[in-house]
Amino acid sequence: MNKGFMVVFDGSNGAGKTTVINEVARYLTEKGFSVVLTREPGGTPIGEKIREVILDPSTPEMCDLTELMLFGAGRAQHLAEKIKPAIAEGKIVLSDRFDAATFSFQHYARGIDLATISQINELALHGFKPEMNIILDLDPLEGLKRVKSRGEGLDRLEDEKMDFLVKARNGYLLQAQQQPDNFSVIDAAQSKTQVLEQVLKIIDNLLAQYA
Ligand code: T5A
Repeated sequence: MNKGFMVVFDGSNGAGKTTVINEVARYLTEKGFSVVLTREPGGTPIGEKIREVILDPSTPEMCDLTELMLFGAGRAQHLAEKIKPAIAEGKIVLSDRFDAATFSFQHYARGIDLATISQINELALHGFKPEMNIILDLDPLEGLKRVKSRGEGLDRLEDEKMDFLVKARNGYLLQAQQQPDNFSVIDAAQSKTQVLEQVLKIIDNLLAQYA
């Protein structure tokens, strides 16, 4: 049996995570691997309900700590119900966002202190960490243009001021600098083909290491 592992796709809103993750899932499935595609917030029936509450643009009054704990609650469920069992079965878990997003958005952008963020993440994860975080790095202004071009409205977090989204972007870059073995940054302003090519190189390296 293959050894299971987890790769997270993260970065600015609208950077192309969903686009890339679907292509990576196809690539791995064609190679014969069992893939679990998932996302945060969400990923489980309970998590998807929490997602609706977190992203609802009609409740801008949500306080920072409520937001943080909802992300933490969803993550605890996600890990227990879906991620750990899949890895134990030798599957490759591909997640659209995970704990790095909490550091970027709730700490670097929202300003909640690092100790509180770490405490909530640790409660949810008990030391678990994905093998790789692939950060699709894009100017948030460009990302929002892409999101708007899909013709959908903005969610509660996308509706934050540009300064907030810039701080979140910088938060990812800082995490990548601090943990180079666990993060890879891709310039998401490139074409879809170029982005995918670079992501697949990282995936091939992970397969050589873990599969
Ligand atoms: N959040 C999340 C926290 O605050 N804390 C946390 O702990 C967690 C887990 C989640 C929100 O919650 C926050 C972060 C977020 O604000 P989300 O569903 O992840 O929301 O929201 P988005 O990041 O906004 O996700 P999107 O689905 O909107 O964007 P994607 O997946 O990054 O982008 P995608 O692939 O849908 O592409 C967007 C458009 O751009 C095109 C696509 O075709 C599509 O139309 N595109 C490109 N165009 C040109 N060049 C490329 N290279 C392109 N790649 C894609």
